[in-house]
Amino acid sequence: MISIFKFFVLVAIFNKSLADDYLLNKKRFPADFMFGVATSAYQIEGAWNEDGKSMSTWDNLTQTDPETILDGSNGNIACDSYHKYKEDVAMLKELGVDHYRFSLSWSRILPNGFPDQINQPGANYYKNLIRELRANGIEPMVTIFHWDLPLALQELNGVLNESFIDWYADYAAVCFELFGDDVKLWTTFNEPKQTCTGGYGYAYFIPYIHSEGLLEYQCAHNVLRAHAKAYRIYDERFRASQGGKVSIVLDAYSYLPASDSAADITAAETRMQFDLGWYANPIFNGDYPEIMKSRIANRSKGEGRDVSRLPEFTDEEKIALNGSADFFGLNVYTAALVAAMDDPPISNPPSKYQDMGVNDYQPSDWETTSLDWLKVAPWTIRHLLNWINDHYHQPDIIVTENGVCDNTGTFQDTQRVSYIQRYLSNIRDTMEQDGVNVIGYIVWSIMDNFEWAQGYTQRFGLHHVDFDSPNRTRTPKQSAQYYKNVCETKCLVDDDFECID
Ligand code: PNW
Repeated sequence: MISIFKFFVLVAIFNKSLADDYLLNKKRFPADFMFGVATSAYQIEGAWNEDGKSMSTWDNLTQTDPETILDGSNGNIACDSYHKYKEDVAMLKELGVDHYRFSLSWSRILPNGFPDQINQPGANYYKNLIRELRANGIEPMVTIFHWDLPLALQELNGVLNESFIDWYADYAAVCFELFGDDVKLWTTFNEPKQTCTGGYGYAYFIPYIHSEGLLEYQCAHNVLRAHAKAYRIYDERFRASQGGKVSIVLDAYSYLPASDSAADITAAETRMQFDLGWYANPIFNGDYPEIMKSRIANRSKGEGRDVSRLPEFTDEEKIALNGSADFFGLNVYTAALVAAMDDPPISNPPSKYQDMGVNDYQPSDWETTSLDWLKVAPWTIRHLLNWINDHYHQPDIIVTENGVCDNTGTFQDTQRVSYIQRYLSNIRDTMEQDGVNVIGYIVWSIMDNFEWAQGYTQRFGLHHVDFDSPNRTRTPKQSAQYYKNVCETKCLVDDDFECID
């Protein structure tokens, strides 16, 4: 239930969107606040078949079905970071970030998917990268899995196979073993919701299986248990000697009630629980959200099923899951409003949309970008951060991705500068005024890269990459200059004002 106080905070945030006079926060970030940038293996590395790397699902998709990618492109070369990692680190150093978030390619380290055969040259690539980062005073933050599954494992039914839990845990243990002496920040999965709802729900993503409200729940169930298993392996075998932190990266929209009616406020809460709570509640509170359990159980029954479409955790699994994160990793780009609606009639086939029974939308007057879903709504992040703070025991939060795209490749990327500035300002407000423990902020991305189904048509980089040149020349955009100032001063400096300590 939402308190009266929360309600007024909400209304205040809601109204701010209508006001144009929002003032940037001038207060300096704490000295130990982390500023970083992010990438992922398939999106930047290239060298898809070099030095013993095997095929991943993304290599396979882009090479066998290029028409699934908007410009028919692939990540065979991408930013060529496999060969240019020293240049990348020099670029990070010049930018002045203290953290670099990147991912490991499973098929580069374990070509057949399993730990019986470690590909030493592949492992060495990451060892060299990590060494180079540390030599330059930059902390690595490593994502163990960012969507590029070894094809051999997908052929065994991938994430849906119960054995995925063991495959993943074995792979994670290899990563801790190989790199853990020099990596103190780990995340197990990047955005499992994209893997599960994209891959097995709406089918906009590998492996394009359409099974809303059914296989997407089973996918999440396996991912969550694999995460917990890896986390507990770290506890048992590595934490004492390596002393790092392990979490997961969850992506979320800020879902705000469309009006101040009690029905819309409840609807927004339901939407949040089915979106972020689906993954975060098991990890921070030990089980799926009550509203998911009850709604899906009821509707499953109505569909004539003996058991709920939402799987259940065993008591042992709940214990392993509960508290399996040392911080909250949050990817956030945008938001939506949520309105109550009549409960959809029971129907077969089912869907998560019907299971939620609420209606969400992005108002037409919100600032647009070159991607449809990515509407710019910086004030909404305050609501989301408070929601996480309230539901998950005031965790330390790292915004592990935030950023914006364009399809022009412009160097005068004023929208990106303004986007980063306004999101950071609202984050600073939330820290200062609501006491939420945000401890870091990471921009997606250091440079333009392979944007999945969009190919190279959407650019998220602080640096421009010339994909027509064999050198993949990187050139800073205006946003790189801006973010460099932020990293240097820990303040949202602008021509117009000075920082406040
Ligand atoms: C993230 N959404 O994906 C990924 O972690 C990155 O690999 C990707 O390049 C980046 O965001 C930009 O797209 C998302 O629909 C994909 O809300 C889709 C959504 C959010 C994040």
